[in-house]
Amino acid sequence: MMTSPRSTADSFSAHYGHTPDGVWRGPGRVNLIGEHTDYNDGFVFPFAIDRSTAVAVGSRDDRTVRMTTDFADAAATVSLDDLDVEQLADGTLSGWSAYPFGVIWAMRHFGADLCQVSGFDAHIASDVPAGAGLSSSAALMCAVAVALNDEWQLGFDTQTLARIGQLAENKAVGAPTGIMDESASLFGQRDHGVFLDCRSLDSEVIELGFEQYGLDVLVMNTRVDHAHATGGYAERRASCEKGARLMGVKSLRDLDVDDLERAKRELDDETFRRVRHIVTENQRVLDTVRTLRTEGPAAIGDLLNASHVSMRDDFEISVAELDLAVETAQACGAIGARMTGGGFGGAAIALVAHDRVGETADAVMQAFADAGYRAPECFTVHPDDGAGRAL
Ligand code: GAF
Repeated sequence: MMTSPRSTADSFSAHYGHTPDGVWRGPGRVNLIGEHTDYNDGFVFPFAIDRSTAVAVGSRDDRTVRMTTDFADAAATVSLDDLDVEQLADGTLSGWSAYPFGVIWAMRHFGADLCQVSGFDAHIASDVPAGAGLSSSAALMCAVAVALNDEWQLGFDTQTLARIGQLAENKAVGAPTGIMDESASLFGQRDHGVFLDCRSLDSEVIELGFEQYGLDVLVMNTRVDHAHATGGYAERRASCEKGARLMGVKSLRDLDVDDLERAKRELDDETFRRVRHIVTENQRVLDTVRTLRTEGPAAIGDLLNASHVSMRDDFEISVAELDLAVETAQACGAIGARMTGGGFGGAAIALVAHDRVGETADAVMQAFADAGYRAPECFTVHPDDGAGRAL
């Protein structure tokens, strides 16, 4: 069910017995192309989607922050005094509330004076599926970040809000992620992608033209769980850092395809393949943006497909379910398809002509049933506006 600002405000009133000061929303994101390039100082090209997290906020006259949600039974409570610290004590934050409370702590790190603000009650509702690779975490953090930026009149610009979200995720949640997801959620625009240079943090919104060309983005959520605070994501990041160190560069952004011959000579096979993914993926992002501008979205399919192969074979972050979703969509005539997000589960996307979406989704469902996999969840998303006030 879609989350509406009005129903979030109504839920706030039901929980707290008064009306909220306002409702803000933060969208999830799909990454069109540019995977694991963000923490390598590279290029990404995601877009915000028309599924979001809404947060209704009402101020209190003490130092307590209390949050209720549609998705967790218990309310989460913290005192602003516990967040007004240089380093968070172990165990101060845990579970879903580490994301929004982490944002408050990170705002302090970026100069917000938490002594000057009062506590608040909040109610959170979301239609971004958790664990689907659509960054429900960025949706939540960005909704809270824009809400508090307004409510507390902090004056942070959008780029700083993205950095606040990333810091919260890195230090309060403990996931060593890059800055892509928050940037997509904050800078998105309807039918546009966010082309971001993760080194300079310069961003440009670029028209995707999906509406004009009658294209839909089909999300195929494999429902295979993934988590970025543990396991493979951090390992890949460490491999990239090792590759950069051994190649004598600050980050893999400093290599291009001409350096791959030397990389092959100097690196062990696994590190070489990790490096090759990042180097070629950066190039694919640049090529996608150029192709969109010159030929339109129907011409970017080969780049999306090549990105998936690189993640499957070189970066090794795909799983059999993601491969099956991608291959089935391609066989149904999708313009292009690839897994999206951090990998090891989550979702794949296919760029599909509007009138072929139903058929493609049915084929993916059938292929999963034939393979004996858990039924996936297939739905379309549309590039939409970034986080902001909704009511
Ligand atoms: C996750 C992370 F949060 C992003 O920063 C990015 O690294 C992505 O995986 C992979 O491209 O979504």
